[in-house]
Order: sequence, then structure tokens, then C-alpha cells
Amino acid sequence: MRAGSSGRASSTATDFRAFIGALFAAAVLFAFSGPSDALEVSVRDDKGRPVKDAVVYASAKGGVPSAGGGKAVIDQVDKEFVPRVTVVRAGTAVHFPNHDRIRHHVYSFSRAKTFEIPLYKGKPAKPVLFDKPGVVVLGCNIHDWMSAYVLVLETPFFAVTGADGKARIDGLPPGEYDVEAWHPQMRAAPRSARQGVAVTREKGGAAAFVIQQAPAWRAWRAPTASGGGYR
Ligand SMILES: [Cu+2]
Repeated sequence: MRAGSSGRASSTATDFRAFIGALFAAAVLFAFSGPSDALEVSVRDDKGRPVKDAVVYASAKGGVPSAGGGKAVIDQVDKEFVPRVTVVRAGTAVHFPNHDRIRHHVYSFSRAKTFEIPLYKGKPAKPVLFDKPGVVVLGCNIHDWMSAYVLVLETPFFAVTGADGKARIDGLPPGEYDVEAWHPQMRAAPRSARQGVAVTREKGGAAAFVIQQAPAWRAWRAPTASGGGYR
């Protein structure tokens, strides 16, 4: 009787493993053979190195731009903005929490959004609305080296490249798109930074960019172990 019940238990376990195995196989099959709505984009510099933190985005040809709502967060940690590159749709409210124990003074003089949040700690009462497309350069009045970028777009289809220079934009309806790449250190937009790409249900789409980067300029950062004062 004991033997019987343990036999039944182990056959149930085997069934369960077989079931999980079949489920996994089905998931893999679906992932590789299902309809694709993704655009795979790679960004490299003129020496062939992958470019991290490039924004890639796709706009439907002849599509009508629309503003979206939504929220985004740009944190301040250890006297740096995190992340350094953010991409949002026009109409997005961006929160600027300060997780440092000292005060920061966030500002931008950019045409797409001019604002400042005077010296503060913690979470400001209100987010900042980014309502116009364009590049917004952020700084801190106290810490000159602190800088970050927000690219405000009309299209909802965008992604930021990782360390491998690759990004994947999901959820694109099949059709013709203008695909563009942008990076804070990109030299004046070369032709290669905009490409026409067809996205199909069978294959999705792909684009590859080569961009020229100017050397990154950063203000000197004061030593961290100051123990007091603003810096
Ligand atoms: Cu600061």
C-alpha cells in the first residue's frame, strides 16, 4: 500500500514535469514563431563600438502625432541624476525626487522646457510637465558636474540602447516608419541618423545606425568625502 501510494506520487510528479516541459516548449515556440511587432535597432560609433544610452525611436510615416500622458522619474543619487538619459512622450509628468541628504537645485534652460526646482531635499510637491517635443538638458545649480538629458517625443515608440548598443521597440503596428537615433554626444545629425524601415507582421523590423560622437565633456566633480557643506 505504501509502495502503491509512493508510486502514484512519483508518477504524478513525472506528469507534472512533463506538463511543465511541454508548457516551456510551447512558450519557446511561441516566442520564436509568433507574429513579431518588434523593431530591433543597433547603434555603433564610427569605430564600430556599441553606443550605450542612445535613444532610438520610430514615427509612423504619415501618422498623426499625439501627446500622451504618463509619468517618469529622474532621481538624484550620490550627486548624480539617475538615469542620465530619459525619453518620454510629450505630455509626461516627470518627478524629480532627491534621495541625497543634501539639497539640489534642478534646472533647465532648454527651449523645450525651461524650469527650476529651487534648493530642496526629498520629493517636490509637484512633478514637472514636459509638454513640448525636443531635447531638455538638466543641471544642478550647486553641483556643476550633474547633468542629464530628457528627449521629449511625439511618438510612443522608443527605447534606449544598453551597453551592447542594442534596443528593442515593441508593440509597433505593421507599417512604414521613420526610425531615428539620438545621443547626447552625437555630432550634428548625420544622414544616417534617420532611416525608413518597414515593419511587417512576419519579421518585425530592423535598423542599424552609425553615429559620430563628440568627446563627453563633464565638469570636475568634487571629492565625495567632504563631510559637510553642499559638496
Ligand atoms: Cu546638486
